[in-house]
Amino acid sequence: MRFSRSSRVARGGLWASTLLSLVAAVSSGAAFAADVEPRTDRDVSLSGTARLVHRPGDSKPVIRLTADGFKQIGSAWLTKRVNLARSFEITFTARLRGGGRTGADGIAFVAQGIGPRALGGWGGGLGYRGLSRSVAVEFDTYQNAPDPDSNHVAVTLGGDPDRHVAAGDPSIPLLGKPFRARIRYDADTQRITAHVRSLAPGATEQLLLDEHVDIAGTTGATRGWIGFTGATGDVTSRQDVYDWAVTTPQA
Ligand SMILES: [Ca+2]
Repeated sequence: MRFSRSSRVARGGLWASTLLSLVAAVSSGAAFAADVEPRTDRDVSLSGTARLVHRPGDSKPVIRLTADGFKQIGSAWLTKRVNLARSFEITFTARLRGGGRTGADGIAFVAQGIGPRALGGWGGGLGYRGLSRSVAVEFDTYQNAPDPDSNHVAVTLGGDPDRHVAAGDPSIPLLGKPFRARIRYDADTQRITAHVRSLAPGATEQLLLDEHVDIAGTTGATRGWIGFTGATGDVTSRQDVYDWAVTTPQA
């Protein structure tokens, strides 16, 4: 009896949720109704050293989080707030280039409930250290003391890059050549996955992370912000993100 009642409630909740999302999609222009990509300064909120760079002949701008200077911090958030209690998938290309053989410190995809000007710490903070209401998937190119190595992808919570909830080692270098990343969040099972692949023809994706995370609970926001942070320290890097799109997952 209780199970049956719960099921009806669950079904009712699902229908209400679907209806609400359709209404939200129609009324807001909808972060999740279709692909969303930042094309102008109005589409993305930039802080610190982050800039939109319009390359000649390219209709889509590049988000340059850091520009190869020392102790730089940049953040770029989608201007439209998004429903962090729902599933989403984000794909992007990143190109992280150090001045020498090493480059630091890396970038992170972050969902947060703080605000459109949120900006964290430099260096190993990757631009998100201290963003307490956040979930990050970091692409770290520099080994700080708590890090396993200088080429890892990890999930972190609460703006703490020193504590990896889960970490994976890409078979490709994150520094030097551009790579494609795909991060998917399944709100029903509260699992986040991250894949990377090189841009070489025929390259296959590598699954790096598959971890339980309650994004809405951790960020304290059902309507929050998603975007990227990046930082440099005493070692520098030019860190670009482009071809960024947010979509609803395929059924
Ligand atoms: Ca690091």
